[in-house]
Amino acid sequence: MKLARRALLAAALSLPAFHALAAPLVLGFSQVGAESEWRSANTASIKQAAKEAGITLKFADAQQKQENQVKALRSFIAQKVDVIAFSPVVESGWDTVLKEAKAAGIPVILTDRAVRVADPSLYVTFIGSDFVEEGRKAGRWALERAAKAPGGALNIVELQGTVGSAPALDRKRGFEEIIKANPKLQILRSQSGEFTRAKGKEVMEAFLKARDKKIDLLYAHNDDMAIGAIQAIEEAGLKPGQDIAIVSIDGVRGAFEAMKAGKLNVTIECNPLLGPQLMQLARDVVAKKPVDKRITVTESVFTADVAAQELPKRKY
Ligand code: GYE
Repeated sequence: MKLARRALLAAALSLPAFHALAAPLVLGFSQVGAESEWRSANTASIKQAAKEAGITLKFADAQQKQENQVKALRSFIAQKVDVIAFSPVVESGWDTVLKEAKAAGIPVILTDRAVRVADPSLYVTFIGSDFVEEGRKAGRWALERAAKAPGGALNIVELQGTVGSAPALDRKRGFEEIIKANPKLQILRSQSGEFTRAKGKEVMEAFLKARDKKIDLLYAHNDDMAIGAIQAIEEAGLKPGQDIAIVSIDGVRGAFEAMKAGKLNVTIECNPLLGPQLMQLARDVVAKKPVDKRITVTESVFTADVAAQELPKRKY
């Protein structure tokens, strides 16, 4: 009897759930900031998923500054968290701090944005969207639009995301790769709007003031900048979505509302709801289970004609 009870107790102690209960896994997460609707949805998803998974989340907001992210990562290392995850604001400049994490034996997961490091073993895995493909999707839509335009030509202005960030670099590259098939599509101007509404509006105002050539199409690297630009276009007495066609990326609620109102033509989906997958990865990585080096998210393209029908189904 005594023996049986002891055996039972030993079995219970070895159950992973028991250990999880005894010492919850600690995840240090360094977020880019709160620059866009996408980012807010991403943060909410991560916080919610951590709660549901019983993972202790140490969350730091870097306010779009790499130095703040480096500080946060160093503080996670000092606190000896079980695993670190972060969404790197820019691609380069991470080698040193990632080497520190590796030396401390703390695994690192990249979420949403990629890094450029000499040694890829400095992170375990990267989960996020294929930004080049998103840029290509926007480019394909622009080609189709040009085919219907008088003379087949389109003068394009581009609002880029944060300078040096993976989504800005890749979305530019993917778009250019596709539109170069037709020389009648020309990018007149291209500048960073830092992924925010305010900056998107400001830069679009400057584009409109230049007025050397008629602008036919705006390509914005995210919906927030497109929404800011819509305001600038209206203030200039033009009709967004008609006088100037607009294609942007993310697929946030605000974009669907703008499409419903006829002010935005198309949004390319980029899914921010990475929380549940991240928590599973955190567990697997800490348990030293093998995980894929690159995990992509599947996404669609939504045009204005389906906006009213899709809007109620949107989760962000
Ligand atoms: O598209 C933008 C945000 O990295 C995918 O960052 C993310 C981008 C997203 O600010 O809205």
